[in-house]
Amino acid sequence: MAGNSELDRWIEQLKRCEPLREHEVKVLCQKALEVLVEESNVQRVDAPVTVCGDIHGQFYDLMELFQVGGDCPATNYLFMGDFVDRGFYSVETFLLLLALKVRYPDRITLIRGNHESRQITQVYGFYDECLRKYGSVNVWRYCTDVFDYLSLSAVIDGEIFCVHGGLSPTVTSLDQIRAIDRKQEVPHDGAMCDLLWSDPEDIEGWGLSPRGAGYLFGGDVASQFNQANKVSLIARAHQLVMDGYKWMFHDQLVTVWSAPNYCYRCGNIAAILELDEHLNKNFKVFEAAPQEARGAQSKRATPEYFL
Ligand SMILES: [Mn+2]
Repeated sequence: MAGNSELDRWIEQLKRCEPLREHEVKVLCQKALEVLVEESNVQRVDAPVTVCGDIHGQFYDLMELFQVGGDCPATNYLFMGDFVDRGFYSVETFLLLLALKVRYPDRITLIRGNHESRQITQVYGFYDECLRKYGSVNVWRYCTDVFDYLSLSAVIDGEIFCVHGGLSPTVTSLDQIRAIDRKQEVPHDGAMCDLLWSDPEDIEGWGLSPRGAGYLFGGDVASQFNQANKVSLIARAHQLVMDGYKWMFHDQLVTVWSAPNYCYRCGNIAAILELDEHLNKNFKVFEAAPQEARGAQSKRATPEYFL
């Protein structure tokens, strides 16, 4: 079983962007299941904490994030999903965050994004990356089994509701989220799907999502949800925003995006949201890690799934 010294060694190795061996991944994932199974679908998190959006396998930009925001566990973190797919280093990115979770379970919270799914990762890169780096899909299987145990949302100090995508027409209360049986592949519809897929939009009520999953929801919906659940803010990720963060609905919702120059070509900056012990908000923005910090990545051909 993984003790702290072994975990510390794995964390140091992963910080160098060196993946673990397959049998080590198996042990780490087993340990992660034991930690995650104890968490609620609406995980309680205490401030101070730094809230982060999509990472998408951009390992060197995650290192930049820790440079800007501070190392875990000195800084507490809440990552709002989409750790994998699109970038070159989904394996190293997810395993590092998972190793930190197992080592410091009360210092880092990981909630599930729509890419933490067997179906989506077979299309957008993580499956192929595991196969290429390990020569089998065992690591993909271990990781996707962990995805099923990731929490669906969090509430910081009872005040800030955090979720990857957004709201669901079938969810009016946090208790309805708590009642979901989350330990499954992301369904194609229903409350769990919507929490991971929905987007805010300047409409009234609900709209159909162009993504083909989840819904669009308006400011009136967000306002009702916040009042009913006595929260002041919805923090979510899931949508690229060029400035790294974007307020909507009279500051009742904020999108946080933490993958700078998304897909190594979008030209956006990234942000993290620092909350102090009084929930004062401070956004820190950052750009992509410099080329010289990226090892051999720049010399690689663009994978097909980018095109
Ligand atoms: Mn997403």
